[in-house]
Amino acid sequence: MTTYATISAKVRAGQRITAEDALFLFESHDLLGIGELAALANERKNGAHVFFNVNRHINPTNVCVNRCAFCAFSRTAGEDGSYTLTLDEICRRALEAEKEGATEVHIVGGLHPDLNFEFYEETLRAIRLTAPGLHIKAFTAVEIEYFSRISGLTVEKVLQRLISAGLGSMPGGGAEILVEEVRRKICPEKISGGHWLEIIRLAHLAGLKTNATMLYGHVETTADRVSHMEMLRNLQDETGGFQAFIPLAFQTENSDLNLDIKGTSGLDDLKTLAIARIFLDNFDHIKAYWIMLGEKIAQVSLAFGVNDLDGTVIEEKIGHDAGAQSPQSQTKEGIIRLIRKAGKIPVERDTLYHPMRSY
Ligand code: V47
Ligand code: SF4
Repeated sequence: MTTYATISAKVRAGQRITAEDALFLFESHDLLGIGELAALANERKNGAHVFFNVNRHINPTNVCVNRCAFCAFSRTAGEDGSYTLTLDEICRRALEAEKEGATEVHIVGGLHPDLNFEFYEETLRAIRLTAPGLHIKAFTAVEIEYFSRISGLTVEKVLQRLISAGLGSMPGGGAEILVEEVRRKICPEKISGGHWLEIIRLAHLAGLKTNATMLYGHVETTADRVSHMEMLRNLQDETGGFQAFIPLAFQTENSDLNLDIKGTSGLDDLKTLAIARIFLDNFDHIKAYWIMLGEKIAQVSLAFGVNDLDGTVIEEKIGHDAGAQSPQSQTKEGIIRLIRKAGKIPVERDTLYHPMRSY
């Protein structure tokens, strides 16, 4: 029978917990007990170090043919509030970021009906020329699949061409909840969960590191969350290509999902991060995205198994279009202070988790 004691014994012995164990933890109200196990699992991997990086998000366009029900960021072409940045503007933002000390640009956007694949290749090349010091982390598996469809090229070829143009790694977006029944409700036009995993597998095989996200706090059950994490854990066993797991707390404003909820609770946020740390034993990093969590929960999460705080960001749009109350950016000093006050050692990292400087 699954009990807290049997799970605790496994974690203390460094053994993997099962999906049933993870579900048991989700149903438990022992937040501090779960947190203690997560902190132990994290301590073994990362000691007292907490990573952060200095980056800038650039969303080239919010025009998207998918129009997922949860997404407050996207617009239909020509709709009020739709925008597409020029190459010059994208480069201007990248250069500004580099001058301000960023080491990474994080680029994701909508699936635009009229832009061609060459535009995206050109974007990477132009950034590489303008701001050669920046690592380019760009395009979700959803975008990669779309590039393959609009260009007629295989996914492998698309990845190869983007790498030649300067792609350094991929973010973890578009995963949402990988369970089909949930995707049908929240993002019916988006590629299937199986397809998302397949494209990530190809990216890992092409030598790219990626992240994995999980959008939670909408229509999914806790069993769906566990299934989602189990699919990621299985793929990670195969490829080892995931760097960080990032649970994204659903922001409810301006969404087409009709929900009675006003967002996730702090308790659910901490529990989800902690269970992720315990369950995903083959992921090195669990990242708290303070934009969606708020700074206070993100800071507390450092005692619940989290070892990475994303980031300085600058000009976040996706969460704020959906009502996120956090600031739109954070200074490096602010992040360092958050980490220090939690009794941890702040370590600035590059995108591939090489430590650059500790404070
Ligand atoms: O895939 C969209 C999510 C993702 C909402 O890899 C929302 O380092 C909450 O993937 N409420 C894009 N979430 C952002 C993303 C990300 C963010 C930070 C770091 C990394 C990384 C990746 O944002 C989408 C979707 O799951 N999203 N709308 C919303 N209303
Ligand atoms: Fe488009 Fe991504 Fe928003 Fe879905 S989540 S509508 S794919 S921008």
